[in-house]
Amino acid sequence: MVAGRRKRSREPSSPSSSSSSSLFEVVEPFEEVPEARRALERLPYEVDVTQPMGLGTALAVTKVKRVLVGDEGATYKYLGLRLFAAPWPKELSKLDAALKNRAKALGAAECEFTASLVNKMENCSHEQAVSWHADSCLEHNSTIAVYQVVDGAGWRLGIRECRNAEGPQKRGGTPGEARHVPLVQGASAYFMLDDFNHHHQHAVLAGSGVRYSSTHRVARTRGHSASWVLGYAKSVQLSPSNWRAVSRAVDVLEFEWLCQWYVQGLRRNLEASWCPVIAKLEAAWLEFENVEKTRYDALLDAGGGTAASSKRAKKKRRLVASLGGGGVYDAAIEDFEAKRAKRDKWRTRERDKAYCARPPDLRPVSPPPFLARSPLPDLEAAIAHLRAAKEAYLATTTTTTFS
Ligand SMILES: O=C(O)CCC(=O)C(=O)O
Ligand SMILES: [Fe+2]
Repeated sequence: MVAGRRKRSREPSSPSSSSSSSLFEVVEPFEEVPEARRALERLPYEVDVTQPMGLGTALAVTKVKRVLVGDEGATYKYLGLRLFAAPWPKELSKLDAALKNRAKALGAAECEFTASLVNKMENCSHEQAVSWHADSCLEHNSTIAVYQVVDGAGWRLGIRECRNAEGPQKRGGTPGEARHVPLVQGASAYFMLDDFNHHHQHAVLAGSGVRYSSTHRVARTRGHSASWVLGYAKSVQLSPSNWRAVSRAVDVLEFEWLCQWYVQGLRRNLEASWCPVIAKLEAAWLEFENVEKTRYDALLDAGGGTAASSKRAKKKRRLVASLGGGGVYDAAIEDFEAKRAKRDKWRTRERDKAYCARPPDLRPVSPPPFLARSPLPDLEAAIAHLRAAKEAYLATTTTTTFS
């Protein structure tokens, strides 16, 4: 095994820190898994269409091409886009193990990597192939290991201090002075250990030719893995008294998972390991929508309309009163307004011209097909009906006593 020269790097921009000097390590060359190089060349890279400033804002196409590989059920959300991991190719799985061992030898506390965002950079007309950032969506204090293959000249990695750029105390701090690490030709690796990523940003400055980087990370499980979301969906009780939790859950499933899946096109449906997960999420989403429909119907019935004095309306009014009276209408209206606004913003995102340059099977499926199964009526009309029903409900409750 070729050990590789290890460069212990001092951080010129972090004067106070004695520990951070050893939290960024370069190992060059890194040739423990020679087959990784060819494997990187064969991956199906594509640019990503991200939405860095949040739903309802401008889309951005990444300068680099990427693909996410990882453990079954791993996802990685960055710049408003959730990537769903394809299985590790065996060479990269071997590389992952080698990087993990090396990270451990360097003293990393948490380096059970779950995914790698693999980047391909070439023909970079911009100075920055990857702009300044700290990696998001990772387990706190976890190590990031990057294997890179450079076939060209002039590539550099930028590092600068930025206190709490990420991590538990995340806030937008002022970055320090940048330091540039020249990258050698061939295969090498660098490691951002422990909380280095919390307090530093990195960037890739483009050179000539091609550069590949496989960035191994410990992606956050809570909120971001298939097992988490399936467990979460299962844990939500389908009962009227639980309407708040149901509407939160339907929001998570629809906007954080299903829309994120369909926006990446039909090609995703070739991912054998994801299809059963998506099917289960769609089934759970439908159950939650049905509960929302039950709430909606109960609220309309309790508002009575022409049947205000019917037995059924009285029963529903008792139900609504037991759940909080007029406030339940407000909650339902608020939920539907939020759902409608997010659906509008997602449809706008899906139809953005940023997707025009993509291959047809990587353009958004819009609207996503599962929406056609929603039992809810048009939301704008539903909101108007709820408002009217609320008035009617309040009018009847002032003249009716419940027994
Ligand atoms: O290519 C690299 O070395 C880093 C890329 C990067 O920062 C990322 O994928 O988050
Ligand atoms: Fe990064």
